[in-house]
Amino acid sequence: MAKKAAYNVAILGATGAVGQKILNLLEKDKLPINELKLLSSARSAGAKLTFLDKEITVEEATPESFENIDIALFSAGGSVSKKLAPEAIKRGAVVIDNTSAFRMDEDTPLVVPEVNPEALKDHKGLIANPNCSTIQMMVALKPVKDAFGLKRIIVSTYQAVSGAGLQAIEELKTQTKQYLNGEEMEANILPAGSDKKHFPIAFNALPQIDVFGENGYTAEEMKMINETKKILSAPELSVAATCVRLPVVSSHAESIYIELDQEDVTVADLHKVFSNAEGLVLEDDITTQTYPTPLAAADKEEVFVGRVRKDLDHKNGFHLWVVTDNIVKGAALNTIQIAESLLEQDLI
Ligand code: NAP
Ligand code: 3JN
Repeated sequence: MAKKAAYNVAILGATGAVGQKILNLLEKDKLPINELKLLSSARSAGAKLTFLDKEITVEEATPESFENIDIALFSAGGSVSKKLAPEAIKRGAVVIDNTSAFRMDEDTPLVVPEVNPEALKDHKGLIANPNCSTIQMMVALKPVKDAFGLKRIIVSTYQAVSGAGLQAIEELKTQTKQYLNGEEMEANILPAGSDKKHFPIAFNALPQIDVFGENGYTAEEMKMINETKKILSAPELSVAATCVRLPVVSSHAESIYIELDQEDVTVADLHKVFSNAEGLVLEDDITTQTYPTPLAAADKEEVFVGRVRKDLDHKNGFHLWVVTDNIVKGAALNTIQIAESLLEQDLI
């Protein structure tokens, strides 16, 4: 496709948590847009959303919705992507998919623009956006890997309910009111809508995000492990993950333990690397209690890192705390940045 002054863009899942954030971010002039099409299921078709003071009517997504679309931003779930991504690509659109449907396909680049923009060169009309928990860890660890080498990652996540969609945010708010009124809390969504049992998230912590696999890890944990190795082109890297849901609305936090190839690295060396890294903000000063928190990171575009400490036993071991808004950099913003990077590299 020849370079255009402005592009026809479609958002699939426009009424959802991720889709609405994409819409908000596009208002900040992130992409040159000619026409914007908003797509959902039949449930929300006919709803009106505002873009730059103009009302746009949401349409039910069909294969024909993608006629004349240059860039299609998908966030309506994996089964919808599997059905509609081939239809959009067939009609000439480049699809940037926020679901796990194609992330591990050999032919599909899995991209965090600050980390592996070069992977976009091989795209065949489809690019996958990684899982939110993977994205923030990659923004923090890629510059560390480049500077000192990376042998091992052990990560524990503290994830916000917004990662599980708009219904999960409502569930947390309702349960909080029920608890404070002394009523029984009703749980229908978390830890995983499709699983047999549901537990309250309000005033709780759930060590299950998505469903369990046969090896005892959840799908979210396996996404972090497999996606990290693919993005860093490091099949030999040791990665272990434990993913936990907290009663927080926005921003995922991660406690990350790393082992470097080099043994003589100091906290000051890591601070220097983090200070110079793209998309990353260092907030680390214990004398002033400066460290990132989910509330402070909400609605911000950067990934924040703090609590950098050398392990007390392992010479090459370090501990970090990494926080970002999971719906912004963890999903919507990264999707838009992939589109921007495609344009910058003349790949659309
Ligand atoms: P959400 O708030 O529940 O919204 C779901 C959206 O998908 C709504 O717009 C919904 O439209 C639409 N949709 C559902 N079924 C559809 C169908 N059959 N055809 C067309 N549209 C359909 O969920 P969300 O939090 O925005 O997440 C949506 C998806 O994005 C997730 O399933 C996941 O795959 C991906 N995601 C990725 C990350 C990440 O880590 N990068 C994070 C969160 C989500 P209606 O209004 O008509 O129901
Ligand atoms: O739970 C979270 O905090 C992140 C959830 C992401 C998610 C939710 C439903 C389906 C995904 C994802 O992006 O991996 C998917 C999916 O597409 O598999």
